[in-house]
Amino acid sequence: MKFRLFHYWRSSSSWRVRWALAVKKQNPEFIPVNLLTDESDQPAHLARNPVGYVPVLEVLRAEHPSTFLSESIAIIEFLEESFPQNPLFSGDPLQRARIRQLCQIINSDTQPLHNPNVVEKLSQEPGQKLEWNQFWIRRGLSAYETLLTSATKAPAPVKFSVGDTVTAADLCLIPQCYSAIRNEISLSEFPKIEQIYQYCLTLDECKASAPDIFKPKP
Ligand SMILES: N[C@@H](CCC(=O)N[C@@H](CS)C(=O)NCC(=O)O)C(=O)O
Repeated sequence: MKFRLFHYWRSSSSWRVRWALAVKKQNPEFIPVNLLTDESDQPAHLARNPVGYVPVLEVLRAEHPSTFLSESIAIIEFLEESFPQNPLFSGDPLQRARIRQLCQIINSDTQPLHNPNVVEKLSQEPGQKLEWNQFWIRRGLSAYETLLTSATKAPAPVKFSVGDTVTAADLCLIPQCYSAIRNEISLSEFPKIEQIYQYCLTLDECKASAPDIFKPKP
């Protein structure tokens, strides 16, 4: 099985999947889709994902037509089931449910509310857009921080959202932190999240999948 990933360098949902592919030791072909020129809304991309978003994973299997998968969490779950090593949903059922809960706080309750196409409908005024984005990002990260606080007893710095290894929750959290910083929010407002962010940025797979690695060269 081989993969092509249609993505945008600065898209947080794309970073989640790039990072998952790196954890699972897969080496896809990366195909950029430029969100600044609305390439994701052009017929070629809508044929891959009718909702017009990145990321999209093209799954290439011998003697099968290509399959296009969208929705980053569905893609991560597919990779998890296909390549169980280095599990991203680890632990007992309750821990795995916590991982999914944290993923959805980012994926459903935070990121969609400041997706550029949503915010464009709200306002053309930069100050108003920033205020809107900050409101929803703070709301999501505050909830996430509260859940971390209740789950963590140790005084040591927190490295991961759940358990002792990187999980899908971290794959959602760290790119969301990157979006928070782009929206002029200081992570010092969320001390445990900030610790996880700082620690995960030292991990090889996180670094290798980070936006700056995929930033188009001028
Ligand atoms: N729930 C989707 C969200 C995908 C999404 O929102 N992608 C954004 C970039 S992070 C996008 O393609 N936006 C296009 C636009 O705003 O026009 C997922 O997890 O894959």
